[in-house]
Order: sequence, then C-alpha cells, then structure tokens
Amino acid sequence: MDITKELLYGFIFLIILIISHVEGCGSFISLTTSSIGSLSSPNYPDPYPNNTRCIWIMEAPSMYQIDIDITFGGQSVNSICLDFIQVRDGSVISNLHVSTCSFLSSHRVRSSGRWLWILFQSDNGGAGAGLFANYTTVYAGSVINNITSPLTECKSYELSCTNKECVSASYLCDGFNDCGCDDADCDEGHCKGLDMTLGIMYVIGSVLGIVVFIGICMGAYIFERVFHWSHIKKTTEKKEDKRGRLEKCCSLK
Ligand SMILES: [Ca+2]
Repeated sequence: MDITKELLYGFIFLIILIISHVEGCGSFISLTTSSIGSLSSPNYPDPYPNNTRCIWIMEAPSMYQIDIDITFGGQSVNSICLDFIQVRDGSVISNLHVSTCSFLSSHRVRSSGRWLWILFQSDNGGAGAGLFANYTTVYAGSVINNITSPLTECKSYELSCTNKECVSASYLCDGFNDCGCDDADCDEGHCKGLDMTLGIMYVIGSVLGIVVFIGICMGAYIFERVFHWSHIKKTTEKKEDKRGRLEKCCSLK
C-alpha cells in the first residue's frame, strides 16, 4: 500500500473540511399594517455562496396577511434540486406554497394566515440567479383570525434561534447552519467564543492540519525505516548463522 498517497488524500480532505464555510442569513421579520420591504439571498444579484441556508419567518399583525413577490433562480442536476427555495405558512411543517429550484419571475404568494416561512438553501457547488423578494401586508379582516400561530416555544433541549426557529441543542457548532441565520444567537454563531475572524481561524486550522500531516508522514517514514533495518538485520543474522553452520560442518570433515 502506498501510505504516502493515502496520507495525502487524507490531508486534502482535512483541508477541504477546514475551509468549508457555512454561509448564513435569514431573520425574523415582524411586520406592521403598512410594512413594505424586501429580502434576498447573500450577494444578490451576484452569485450566492455555497452551503448557504437562510430562513426568514414573517409575522403580520392581527387581521393581516402577507403578500410576497418572488424572483428566483436555483440549480438542479437530473431533476434533483441542489439550490432551492420553499415558502410555507409560517413553519417547516406548515402548508407549502412553493418548493422549487426552477426560475421564477414575479411569482406571487399570499399567506393563508399571518405568517410566512421562506427557506433558501444552496449546496456546495455552482450558483443560480438567487432569491429576491418584495413583501407587503394586506388587510384580510377577521376571517383569518381562526388560523392558529405555527410559531411555538422551543423545548428545553432546543436552541431558540433569533429567526424563531427551534433546533436541537446538539446541533450547536457542528459546522452546519441549522437555524438558517447567522447572528450570535444562531447555532453556528455561538462558535465565535474566541472572537477570532474567520480568516484567522482558517490560518490556524490550516497550520494545525499541516503540522498533523507532517507528523503522520514522519511517523510513517520512521516506522518504514525501523522495519527496513530490522529486516536487514534479521537477514544478515540468518546468513551469518548459515555460514557458521557450514564452516562447522566443513571443519568436522
Ligand atoms: Ca449546526
């Protein structure tokens, strides 16, 4: 087995793991009776970053619904969505209005009740046009007041994200943006305990990766040398032993 090649692949994987950056965005938007606003994927209209996950949760006042006008372009391969959006009535389990990675131009959605839940997510390669959406509140009257809120209090074992999402506390600092937001109170925001910039973290991670890689290579080299000299020593001893026995045999004659 070529140990050096295996170690090199492992090292490259380690570096990729270190430099993988989970982008975040998303927020909780509390609307008023006259709210008009917009939201977008990061960098819009430029390409969005890889591994981005944004969740916006919007809440309108009593007796108001939310209108949203969506322009979007994602990515798919063999009909499998890679970069996509979903729009629901306030939570991940609410009524689904839109789920697509295809191009949308001024696609209008009206919430059933007072809430909307908008997810934008990208994978680790390539980018489409991204998401841009205008939103506003519209008066609906008391007809929607019998629709109960999909927003719930987080359980004791969950983290309450700033965008009102609840995620398992075990998802804290695992490298994936489960909350769909990137504030300090989101699941990956807590990981900035040392107040280091991402660049410094990359440098430290890379240096540690290189040190580990060199250490493993040196260990493998020393092991290989020790094994090699041990083998030579055993071979030499066998030859000397054989020669000794031959000389003893001949001297007897
Ligand atoms: Ca996480």
